[in-house]
Amino acid sequence: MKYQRSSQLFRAASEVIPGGVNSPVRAFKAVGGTPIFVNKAKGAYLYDADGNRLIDYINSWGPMVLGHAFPPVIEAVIEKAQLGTSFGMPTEIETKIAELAVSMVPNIDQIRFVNSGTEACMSAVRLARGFSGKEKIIKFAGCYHGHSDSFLIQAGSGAVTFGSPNSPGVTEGTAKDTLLAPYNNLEAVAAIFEANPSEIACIIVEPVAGNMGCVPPDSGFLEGLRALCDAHGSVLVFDEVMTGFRLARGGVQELYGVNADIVCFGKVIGGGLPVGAFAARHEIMSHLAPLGPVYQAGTLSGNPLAMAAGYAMLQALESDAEVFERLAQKTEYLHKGIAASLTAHNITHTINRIGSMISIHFSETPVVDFETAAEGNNERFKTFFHGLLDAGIYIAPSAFETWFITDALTYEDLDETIAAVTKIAPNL
Ligand code: KE4
Repeated sequence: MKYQRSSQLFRAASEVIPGGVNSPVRAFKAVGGTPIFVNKAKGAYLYDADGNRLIDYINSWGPMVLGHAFPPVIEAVIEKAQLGTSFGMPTEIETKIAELAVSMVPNIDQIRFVNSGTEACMSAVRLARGFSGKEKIIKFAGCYHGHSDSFLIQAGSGAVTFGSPNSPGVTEGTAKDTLLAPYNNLEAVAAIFEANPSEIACIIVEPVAGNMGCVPPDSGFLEGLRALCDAHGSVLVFDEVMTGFRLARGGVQELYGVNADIVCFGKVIGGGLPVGAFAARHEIMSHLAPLGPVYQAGTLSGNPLAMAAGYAMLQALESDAEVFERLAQKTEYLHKGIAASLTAHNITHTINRIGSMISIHFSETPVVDFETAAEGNNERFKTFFHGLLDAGIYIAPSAFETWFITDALTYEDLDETIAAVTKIAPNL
């Protein structure tokens, strides 16, 4: 694959945008090389600035669960845009998507829309603190809830690849209120509660983690978090920015049958436009301004274009009873094909998969938390990434990410991907 045009565009971007990107993980720092600039995308394919067609396994980091330029979303946005783009006043479309989201997800009565997953998680933690009257939070090493100060403590995703567990700019005063536990380690969480009696406002967790690779919860882990929150009067926050409307109609709460108190959304709920959201039962949401004292606001929150895109996306998911099963089957097919290729070439690896989330780790130990995720052979991952890219397959430019499968992928695309893995395996 040739990348002259992307290289030119990256040089120009780097003059006026820090690192040439508006989000660090796009910079290819973990894998080396020049970021690929995209011209357009349709279905399962990206078309880059050099005219290369790439099969896309990132899909804008999750939103494009039904494929790029999904016609109902495009039509909805075009129609809405002709009526004006933002009013800073309530519109009916906000109610429609809120009613639909509330009907799809268990244990929520109301939802507040914001503009990113970060904003959703940041606001959810403030609401949990306001509701509980407590200040400390528990998060898990390797989980990423956006770039709000409270979360940049051993965060996952791009923060990991920059080797700065605690980002400069996060004050000690903030960091002291964020307590860390290893993912899938209930004993460590219980010990934190014992050491901080009556001080824990909430646990915030990716109920299926996707920012240290894809790491599902061990059996009993989520149930254990639920029990600890109940025992200590703390709020359980499920960060479903990645998993919401992707792993099941009702997300991980439905998939695992564990009830969260506050649920955060992003990505899919916006259909590719900037939308985040957080939701809970009345008892909690009644604390949120303008009903209650917990303040949260946003000029473009509930933006009609973004709401129209998200509403069209949720309607499409709601009306297709088989979509989540199709996504899981395609992901399983890909898993089996890649595993067979790597095994045939004696490449030590482990693959984590749940629903339409999957990650490949060049490690012999099972990946169950950040520590085991970090044991992966990153040099081998870099070769794997670039080998696939040269074959026209685009996966996450970091081992600390999950792949996001889209329903637009055909089994021919999956076979092409497996064949590419087979071709590069001898070089790993
Ligand atoms: P945003 O603020 O990027 O919309 O959402 C933050 C966020 C919150 N919670 C979870 C579970 C997330 O995965 C994310 C964002 N995910 C990353 C990918 N690992 C976004 C990609 C990026 O940072 O550019």
